[in-house]
Amino acid sequence: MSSETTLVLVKPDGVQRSLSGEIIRRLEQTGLKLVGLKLMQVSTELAGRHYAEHEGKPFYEGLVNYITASPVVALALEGPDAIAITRKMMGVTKPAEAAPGTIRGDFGVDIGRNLIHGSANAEDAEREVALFFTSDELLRWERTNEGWITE
Ligand code: DAT
Ligand code: MG
Repeated sequence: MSSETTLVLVKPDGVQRSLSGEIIRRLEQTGLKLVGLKLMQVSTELAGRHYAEHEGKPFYEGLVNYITASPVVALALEGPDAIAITRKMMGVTKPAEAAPGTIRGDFGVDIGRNLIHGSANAEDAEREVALFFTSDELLRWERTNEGWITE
């Protein structure tokens, strides 16, 4: 499996509830490598581009209001299967159905306050990383213990 870079957002509820560190800790501990990280305010325009696939759905307006309501922490994570590993750590969209041990399963109760975004597939990941990070903000650094994390 070749390396991928995926976009993660700690959504406004995660930041408001002081769960940013806990969420980053869980993802970082998998062995995925942090290559981008920032606290940022999502504009309505950026929210519209990020969630374009959901435009017209009944929850769309609430979703845009939620993601723009207060700051998010944006992360770019790199590694083999970064997209699938992140989705596994997040749990499924609806917290009531998310397994214990996942971020949504452990910390959420409401689909409209599900704490975290992670890119769903390679095409989305490429588009979303570019939406949230400039190339200057993505650091391709050498990890000294890389050989103990990936073969
Ligand atoms: P995910 O965030 O797991 O990739 P998604 O891409 O289908 O899920 O939807 C994006 C977000 O929209 C999701 O995190 C929460 C919200 N959402 C999705 N389906 C919803 C629904 N049926 N009711 C309310 N909010 C919903
Ligand atoms: Mg999605």
